[in-house]
Amino acid sequence: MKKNPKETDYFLDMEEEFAQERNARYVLIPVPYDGTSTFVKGADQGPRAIIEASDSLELYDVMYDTEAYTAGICTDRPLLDLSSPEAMVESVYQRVKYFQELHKMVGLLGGEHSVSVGAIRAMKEKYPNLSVLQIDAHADLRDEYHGSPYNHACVMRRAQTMGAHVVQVGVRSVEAAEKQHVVRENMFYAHEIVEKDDAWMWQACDRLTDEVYLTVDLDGLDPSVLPATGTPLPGGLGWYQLLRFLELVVRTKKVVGFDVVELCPSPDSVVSDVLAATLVYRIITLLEVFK
Ligand SMILES: [Mn+2]
Repeated sequence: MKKNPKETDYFLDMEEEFAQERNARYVLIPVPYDGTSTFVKGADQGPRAIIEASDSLELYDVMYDTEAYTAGICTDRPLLDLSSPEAMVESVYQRVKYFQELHKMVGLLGGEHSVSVGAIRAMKEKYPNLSVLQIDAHADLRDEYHGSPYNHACVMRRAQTMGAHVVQVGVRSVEAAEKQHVVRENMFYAHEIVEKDDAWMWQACDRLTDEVYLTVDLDGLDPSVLPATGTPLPGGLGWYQLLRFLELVVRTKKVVGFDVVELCPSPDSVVSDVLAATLVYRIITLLEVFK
């Protein structure tokens, strides 16, 4: 029996037993945080919009002929200790650690990109040789921005200073001072990969260690595909291009956690919300199919 979409407070329109924590292989942690964004505000509405849009998805996946939800997908209560960037990072870190100990596969629903920092810290502790694979329009390599090292423009610099291998895909905006932190062979600029064949995908995978944390800033996609994001830029990845790349990553690496961030829902259109929800379910489907 399907539940009434109007009453939904968890991901996907599925029977409740599949959303219960004890049954679930996957846990989605909503982090409705938008404390440091600087252009279009509203990423704090992202988790709610993803969960609402997920009600419109079919549970069956036509590409992989499977129903991944039967592995169980628990939607955690939204993280609410968001009083400062430091408090938010710490509460994400603690929550991810908690679910790691229960052997759950964790995905974050952002929120702006700084929500990834606490998850990356927890993953790096568990997997010392961790790579962070970032899909993004922006390098996010600033040491600090607007006075904070936890600004969303600094996420990948934080990952680097933790000692993670950072591989960046789809980037088309770098500030001159950030450039010193770009590791050229780990950077796959949009102009080098979009409208090209898929050879770069293998090269990007070759730059990753075995254990990978996947962070998808939705602005890595082209704004014609995903318009509702806080700092859109032209010239991003296509939908099927991203899916082919993610399949290759999941097939060849061990993805240990993920996030989907920077959805900034628009009152005029649910297209981007549905894309984000579809992407979250597709990542879970890939993890199930290639586990
Ligand atoms: Mn970003």
